[in-house]
Amino acid sequence: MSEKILQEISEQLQKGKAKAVKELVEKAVADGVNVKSILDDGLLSGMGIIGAKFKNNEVFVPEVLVAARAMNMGASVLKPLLAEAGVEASGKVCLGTVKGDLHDIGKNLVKMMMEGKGLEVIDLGTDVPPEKFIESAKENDCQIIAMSALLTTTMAAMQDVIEAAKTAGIRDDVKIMIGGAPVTQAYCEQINADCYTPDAASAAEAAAAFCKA
Ligand code: B1M
Repeated sequence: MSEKILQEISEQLQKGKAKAVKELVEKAVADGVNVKSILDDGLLSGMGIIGAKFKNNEVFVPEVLVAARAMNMGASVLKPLLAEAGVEASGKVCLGTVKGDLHDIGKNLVKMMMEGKGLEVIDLGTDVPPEKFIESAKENDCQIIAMSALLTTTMAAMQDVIEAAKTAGIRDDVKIMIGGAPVTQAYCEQINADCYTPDAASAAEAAAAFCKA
């Protein structure tokens, strides 16, 4: 029963039917389907299939964009449910996708999960230049700068943000967290970031731990 609706969510997402995806996600929630399963086996599964087709030139940018919109609509229904009752951390995070990079689905998931942990997230959006991360962290007194990158060509911008934090004299005051499909633990060590996590849920856990420390 739940497998059928998850399959439908995945299929409608691949077709870019945002309204149908939203309604199906609402129905799955009402039917008591596990929220993490809706995210992983419905929404992310559909996005994964689109990703593979994109790579093989079976679908192109417009199809991927409408699928991404459907993904964001579906995920927005889950947002309040991803909050873990009673697990409250207090802290502020500046979050964005690095300069030159327009991918925001992973970043939006990281935001949702962090907010679910009680953290305040200042969302700088996509294509964020290093100086904007720094200005915002200073202005808002953030404990964490969190960056997402999806392209091998843009992940180098993470190092630019670290250098800009050093130049601005705030490197010791903030933890720098990085993630995104091409990013690895080895890269984290190479650029002297503080933390790499492979997914949004573990990013939120690490951020909450930093803010409690
Ligand atoms: Co783009 N794209 N894209 N794309 N796109 C990829 C990333 C690609 C792998 C596709 C492919 O060829 N197989 C490829 C990158 C190749 C590379 O560099 N290695 C690629 C390319 C090449 C491009 C363009 C250059 C294509 C072109 O124009 N010729 C172009 C670049 C535009 C730009 O950014 N300047 C481009 C454009 C686009 C769209 C605009 C059409 C669209 C983005 C829409 C949007 O985001 N609103 C798009 C999409 C959707 C994808 C794929 C299909 C899906 C990405 C996604 O959202 N995944 C992607 C293929 C794929 O990944 N299979 C692809 C779902 C999302 C939940 O995963 O963001 O990885 P992800 O987040 C994960 C983890 O990585 C982690 O948490 C999430 C899971 O919980 N995570 C973090 C993410 N950020 C984190 C931060 C953290 C911790 C964890 O701490 C701070």
